[in-house]
Amino acid sequence: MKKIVLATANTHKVTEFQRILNELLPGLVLVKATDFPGVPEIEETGSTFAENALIKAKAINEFTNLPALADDSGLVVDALNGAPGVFSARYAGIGASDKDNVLKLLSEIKDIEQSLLNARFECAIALVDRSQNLELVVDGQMPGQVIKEIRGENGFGYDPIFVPQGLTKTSAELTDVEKDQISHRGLALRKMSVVLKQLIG
Ligand code: ITT
Repeated sequence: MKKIVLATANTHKVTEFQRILNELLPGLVLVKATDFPGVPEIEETGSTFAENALIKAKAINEFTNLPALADDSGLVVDALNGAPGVFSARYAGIGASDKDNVLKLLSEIKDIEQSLLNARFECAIALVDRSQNLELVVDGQMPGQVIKEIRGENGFGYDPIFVPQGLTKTSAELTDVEKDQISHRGLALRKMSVVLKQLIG
């Protein structure tokens, strides 16, 4: 059976990928790009989630010669003209922690009325396998609102200040199963699983 490499250095994403794909495709063998010695650091020079996901998947497919899956994702806040968007991981500066980024976002929204704080998580997932001439990107979104207080211990990133549409809990107060059912990553991975199934045979 073919192995697939996860082209991400974000351990939270790895956990979510493993959780979701183990359920959908139990036989799939997932390896982490970070387990390959000398794996290159990849500069995300794209201006969209899809472009960045492809850049990462191509680089890791080239380096490992394994089919590569990459995720580029982030939080898009309407009232901030789409920020932090593709800069979500580095919103408070290069090397910023999740906490730094959350605090920066809280400071940016502090004077904006709650009713205007519509936002969404977006995720683009790219699959690249040069040996099969395969380059594919799918996406997923989770709409909701950002709030002005930090709530919940689960998840990562901006989860403690994001309330998915129709819910009162933040996505950091949801269980793993609850988050995966509605998350941008869960939706995108369910689309991608159809192609992965064919790829692994
Ligand atoms: P890789 O590029 O190595 O995959 P990264 O963390 O740099 O890791 P991104 O550039 O795609 O990845 O940035 C994603 C950021 O968006 C992430 O660090 C979080 O701040 C935020 N984010 C994405 N998905 C999220 C989720 O499910 N819950 C909370 N925050 C999320």
